[in-house]
Amino acid sequence: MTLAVGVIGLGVMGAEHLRILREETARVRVTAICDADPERSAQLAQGAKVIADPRALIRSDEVEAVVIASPDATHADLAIACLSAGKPALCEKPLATSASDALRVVEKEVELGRRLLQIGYMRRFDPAYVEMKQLAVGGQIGAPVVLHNTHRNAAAPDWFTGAMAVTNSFVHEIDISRWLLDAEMATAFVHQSSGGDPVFITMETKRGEIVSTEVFMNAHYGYHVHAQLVGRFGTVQMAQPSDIVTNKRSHHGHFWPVNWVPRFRNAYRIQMAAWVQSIETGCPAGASAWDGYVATAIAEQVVIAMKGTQKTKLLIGARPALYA
Ligand code: ISE
Repeated sequence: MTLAVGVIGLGVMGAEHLRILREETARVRVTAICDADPERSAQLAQGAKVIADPRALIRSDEVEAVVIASPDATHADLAIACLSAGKPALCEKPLATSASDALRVVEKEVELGRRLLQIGYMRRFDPAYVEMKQLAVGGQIGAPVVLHNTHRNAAAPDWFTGAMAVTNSFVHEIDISRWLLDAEMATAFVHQSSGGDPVFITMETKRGEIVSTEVFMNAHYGYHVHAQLVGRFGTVQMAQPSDIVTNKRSHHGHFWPVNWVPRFRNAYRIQMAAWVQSIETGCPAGASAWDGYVATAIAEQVVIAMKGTQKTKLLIGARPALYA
């Protein structure tokens, strides 16, 4: 049996998910696609049905599961439409652009009483992060005390507006830090450099670990994500920015990827396979709607904290039993 998947949104991430589904994922077929640009849909159709209305795609009898990769502001309502149709969805991050919208999604899933949503926080599937977590959980560096994150983009994507360095980029560090440390964040403090880029955010977990993150949206030299976990007896950090070393024009070394797609190619592929398997087995994988809500809720509070000089106490609320 193959799973019939519909893909909504065919921009950078949607097109990459489509490619991964077609070229690198077993037991799936793409039966329908949808994008605001009909020409782009036609170019990428390859036999899949082109459906202009995302809600019609979700309702279609030819679609059993949905990948949502449309613009951020559409995620929450489309995720709710998938829940209403009883169809599993892999929804790109962020789950919503406001905490209240993210909570609406959580409430809908709780009302349904079963988990159908996986949120695209793909770093949880990145081999380097996975290995770092295994080492830390295995006690090999002692109790974690500090996590240093670096998140640099060569240039902010052209669709970036306002506080998206936090609501679209930093949300990754909120999620991966909670996951790596298996801890909730308690406070946040923000430093902005002149001009507002980079932004430096320090969070403390409820257990007292410190999480520092530099988010630099226009670092020019390339896409660079790095993490170092400091434990009481040792540290573990990511090594190479790429798997190969090149000799070229008097230069020896690594090349930086232009954006996140090459850097996280394996994570996206493994995430997709895990999503398909979770639908087959009924055992949820990856970030839940609750994790998606927490990332957006913290991001919203960090955006407010950017306007002040105080340490902010983060308020998240109680985790419903569905996500225990
Ligand atoms: C983008 O939307 C992503 O999700 C990337 O992983 C992240 O690194 C980038 O900063 C975001 O804009």
